[in-house]
Amino acid sequence: MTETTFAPRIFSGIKPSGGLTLGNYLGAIKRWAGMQGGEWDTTIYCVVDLHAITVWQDPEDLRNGTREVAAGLLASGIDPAQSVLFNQSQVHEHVELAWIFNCVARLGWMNRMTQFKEKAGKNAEKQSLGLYAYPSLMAADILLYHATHVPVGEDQKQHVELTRDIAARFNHDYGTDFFPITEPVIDGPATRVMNLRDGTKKMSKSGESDMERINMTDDADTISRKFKKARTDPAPLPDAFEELEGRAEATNLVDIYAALADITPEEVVAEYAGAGWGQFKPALADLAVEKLSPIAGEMRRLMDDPAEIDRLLAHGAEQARALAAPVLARTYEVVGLVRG
Ligand code: AQP
Repeated sequence: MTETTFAPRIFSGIKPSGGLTLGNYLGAIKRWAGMQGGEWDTTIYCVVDLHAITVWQDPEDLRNGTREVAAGLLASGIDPAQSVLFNQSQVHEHVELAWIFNCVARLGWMNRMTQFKEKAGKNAEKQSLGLYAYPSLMAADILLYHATHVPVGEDQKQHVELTRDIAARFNHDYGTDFFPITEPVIDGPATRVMNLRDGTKKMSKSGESDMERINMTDDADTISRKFKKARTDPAPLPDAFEELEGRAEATNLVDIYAALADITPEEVVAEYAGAGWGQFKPALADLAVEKLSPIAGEMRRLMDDPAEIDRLLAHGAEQARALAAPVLARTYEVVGLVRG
């Protein structure tokens, strides 16, 4: 068997399960925008609406949320002329490939997924089957495009590893090398932006309190207030980055500053060595407002014309289907499903 070579290709997705957060922006979207037009054959970015409904979504909120996330991606620099941008449910091949992968993935693998355990908590019995099977749909999202690299935040690393396991198992069982073994790309200072009220939890769209996250649409006053109220310890910033060890909340604010300013956390600490929070927090808030306000403004402008967003998503879906259809057809053939 000759070894298949795969063109370097990016796929990544984001759930429209609430407003975008600074975690989504720094951990994913900002990096996605920076990958366009580089060494990659294609960059494919998807609003994964079918993942969102693994937990209850009000239909009207889901429609608006899908458009808002698309607007957030466009406003952050995802360019439909350079990238394929669409919403998942418009490309039915995702769900079809997910079913094949449901028959490849093992229960034991799914049982190890920490995100399900965290989200389900003590109520696993009451969760949807979709929430449990979500990583198999995510593997389909990625492998449907033969994506070789997936830029994600740290929280998605385990799901990309599962995608690798599914690809390897499929290839092994069917004696093929049809699917690539995809690499996660997790880099930069903000791969896990933490909750502003509890430095042990990640910042999430669906977290309980609005004060624990920065939303991409927050105004300047709200951003300043949230950073001012962010939990920290009483010590000032140290002289060296290593001395932040064990100070989760302090490290988080330094990492956020670094990611927003495009510098390293070490450089932030060097600049603010000895500074107290009364000095650092307003500087961080000013930087966040400077970087996020233009994006929020552009999001508002785009949201005024939802029909145009829908048109862009439909056009992206058409491009996505052109890539996806032959991969699904070949998969069916490999599996032995008869097509007329
Ligand atoms: N706190 C975070 N820090 C860094 N990256 C993050 N991402 C999410 N939160 C952080 C990255 O954003 C991308 C899209 O994530 P998603 O919306 O598909 O799912 P999620 O990881 O479950 O995000 P949320 O905000 O926590 O959503 P909810 O609350 O609805 O579950 C991914 O690349 C993710 O790593």
